[in-house]
Amino acid sequence: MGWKDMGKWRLGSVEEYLLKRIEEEGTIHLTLLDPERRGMDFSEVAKEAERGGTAAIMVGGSTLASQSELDEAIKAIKAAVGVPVILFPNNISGVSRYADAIWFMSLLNSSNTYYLIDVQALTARVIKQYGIEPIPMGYIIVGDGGAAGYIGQARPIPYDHPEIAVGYSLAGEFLGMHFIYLEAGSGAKKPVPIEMVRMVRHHLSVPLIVGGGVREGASARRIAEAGADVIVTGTLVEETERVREKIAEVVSHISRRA
Ligand code: 1GP
Repeated sequence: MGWKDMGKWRLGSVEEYLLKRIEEEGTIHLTLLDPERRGMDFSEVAKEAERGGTAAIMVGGSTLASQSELDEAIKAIKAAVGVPVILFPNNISGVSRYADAIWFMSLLNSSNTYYLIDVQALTARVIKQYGIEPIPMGYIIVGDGGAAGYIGQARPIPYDHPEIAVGYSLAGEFLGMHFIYLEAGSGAKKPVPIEMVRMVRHHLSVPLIVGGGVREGASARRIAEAGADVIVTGTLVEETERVREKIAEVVSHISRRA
């Protein structure tokens, strides 16, 4: 069943769809596709990820510069799947009129106001004009942070200081963000530590997203058990031919329904 057919949920409300799936399944999985991965068959990968049980497709990449490349990737994905397509923007170039929603995110531990509020101000009007649903999210980079940390001029929170992550997460919640995302960086050698997920979850009242470096079911399960509501994987589908099986394996480890 596609998200637009979910009877009682307001048409277009991707956020409500996500919350409903979290309520029903405990922890849900989102697949991140990077339009800069030339040669990837986005529609096929997205279709297989959906069949594997992913709840939505996120589209974005830290170094994405071509809006037309983004548009083409999203059009292909939209034609192939029923789940929502959510933008995961790195910059102005990360906005596409063809998406259903956008993580309207602030990189809370950036040292540059551009990633905190300026790029959001530059894109807000066009997001409204296009009718893309903005979902307010506080983005926090931890560990080495990968390309996202470098580009976003973050001061990544050290893995052995979960209390700092709690502070930033709570600050995001108090500022009104609906989701908090702990990001280890795409391709991170080690995902966000369990203790950090557990401590943030303990203090936070809004849904918690965790991503970066999750490659198999067992580590996804530990992160879910520690309290993540959403687990994002990107690299996983780039490293396998068996997208559906791989996603299904992760989903079966985190979903109450499986
Ligand atoms: C990156 O958290 C996401 O923004 C996904 O990371 O590519 O390591 O799965 P991976």
